[in-house]
Amino acid sequence: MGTLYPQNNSFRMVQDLGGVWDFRFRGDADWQPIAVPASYNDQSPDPRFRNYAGITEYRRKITIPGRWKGMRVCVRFDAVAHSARILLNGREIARHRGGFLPFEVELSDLLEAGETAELTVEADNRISHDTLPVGTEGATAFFGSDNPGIPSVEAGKKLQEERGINRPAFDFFNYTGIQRPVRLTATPRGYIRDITLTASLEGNVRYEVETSGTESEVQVEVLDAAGNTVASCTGRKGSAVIPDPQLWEPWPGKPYLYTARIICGEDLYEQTFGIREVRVEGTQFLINGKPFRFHGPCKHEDSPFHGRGTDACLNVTDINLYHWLHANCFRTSHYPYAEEMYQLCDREGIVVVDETPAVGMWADEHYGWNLAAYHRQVLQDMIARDRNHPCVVMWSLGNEPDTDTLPEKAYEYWRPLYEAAHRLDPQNRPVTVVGCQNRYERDRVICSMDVVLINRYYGWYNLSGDLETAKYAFRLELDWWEKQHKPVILSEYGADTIAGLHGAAPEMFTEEYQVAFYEAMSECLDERGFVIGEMPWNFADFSTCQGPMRAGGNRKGLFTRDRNPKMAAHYFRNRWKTMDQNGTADV
Ligand code: GCB
Repeated sequence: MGTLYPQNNSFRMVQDLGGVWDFRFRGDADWQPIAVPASYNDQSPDPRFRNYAGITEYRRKITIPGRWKGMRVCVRFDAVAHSARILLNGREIARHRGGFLPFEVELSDLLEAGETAELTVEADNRISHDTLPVGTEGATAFFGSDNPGIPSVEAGKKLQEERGINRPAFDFFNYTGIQRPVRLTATPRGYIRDITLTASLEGNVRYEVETSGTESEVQVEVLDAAGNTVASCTGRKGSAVIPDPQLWEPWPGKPYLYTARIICGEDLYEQTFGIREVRVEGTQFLINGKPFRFHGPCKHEDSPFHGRGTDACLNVTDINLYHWLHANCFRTSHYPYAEEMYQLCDREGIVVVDETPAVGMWADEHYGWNLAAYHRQVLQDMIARDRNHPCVVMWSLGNEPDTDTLPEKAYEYWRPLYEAAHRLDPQNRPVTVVGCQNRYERDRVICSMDVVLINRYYGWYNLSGDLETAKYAFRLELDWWEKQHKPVILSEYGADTIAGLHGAAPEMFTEEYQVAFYEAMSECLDERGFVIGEMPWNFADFSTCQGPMRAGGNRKGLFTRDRNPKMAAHYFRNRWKTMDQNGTADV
């Protein structure tokens, strides 16, 4: 279940456990230093750090401050990939499955205030048909030919399996470990457990507060951005009316934020929220009643040294680069991001499509019918964690499942998730699942979503290097989508580009080709009113597992991995600047 983001105020206390912990691979005798939070994978030149599949152990001492006596004390993990076992003084106290969502473990009955103990975290990075994201199980390569049938190659693959190779069924490096903050938290024993807020454009804020261990009255005060109380009310459930409400508008509008200050007995929690409404009407996506056009590259949590580790400086830099690009959105491809990123997007007006880690479900046998219950749990936890963020405007159930091989079975799998997302979200945001380049006329899943998100690589993976034919083929497909009468977003499209590689004749992998590719696709998109968004793949180059298709990772970034713009970044900066000014592409 979701847990409230830790807060430090006059009633609650937080102690950050970030720093250098002890670390070892299971079975090793010696411990070595490791930075937390961060992926462990790039913190040593030892190849095991990149290639190891199995359990790693982290440990450190913790001390419960003496002044926390009588309080409810927890250790809160923002995320441990991909599953975790938590031990206190060598005794198991919790297990958690899934690497991208928070969980907390109560310590109050295990440790006294003032006491010191050893905290151990066992993190397991193995991925399989039973995990999200999905692993390939065995030596199947994600990209590149497996040369089936060649006896020597087959024997080699068998050996790899015996050695425990664990390949991702997805195109990003399987970064793992304690990648997000760990904190000790203290709240009163009677505490505020959860808060749900839904605000209408008229300023009517409906709220629900869950408490635990207290029957005290709940008071709710709504503060404006300057800290003035603008509405108040009492009770665990109710509504408060904000006079003259200021709306949360996406960038370049003003993303106005209010704060709901919840007081219950000895506890206090402040939850920010925005007044904004999202709705799909015909082929339009409306934010606050106005048509919104999504334009911004998809992201990854990925950077040198930290891997997927939370890095406030990187997040701020990236969002400032979004502003520089005149981008207004991103999708959290391909997993829920760290909570701090959503807080930043709330504040900066960047619109977010929030995605579960259901990626790699691209072959029939990977459909993992036994994944459905777990998938639903992850969806529920993601919505519980992120539902109060005004920046989140749509839920994505996953990325690129195989929906055309067995269209009916695929529908049976995805439909209940679609319905669950609507039921679970008090704001009833639109729901989607991102479609792979497939036999779209066979698919039943993608076209049944509120908004159609499609990833297309005309001119790259197919019709490679031939942009004239790529345009022809893409237009044919768009003709088909036009007849479905749904809003469509091109949710991925891109070309690998080695920064600094040039050619007067635009050839694949040059910066010129990347620009020509995007110009060609823009030409097709700009002809269609039902296309309500473009999300180039990817914001920045990022790390992947090794393979013949990946030279030092995926190079489809508009920026290099260290965030220097390629020519295509300048291309979009000009294009999107015009869109911001006119509301349409007039280029
Ligand atoms: C896709 C995937 C994305 C890959 C991208 C690529 O369709 O959704 O995860 O990285 O293509 O570059 O191949």
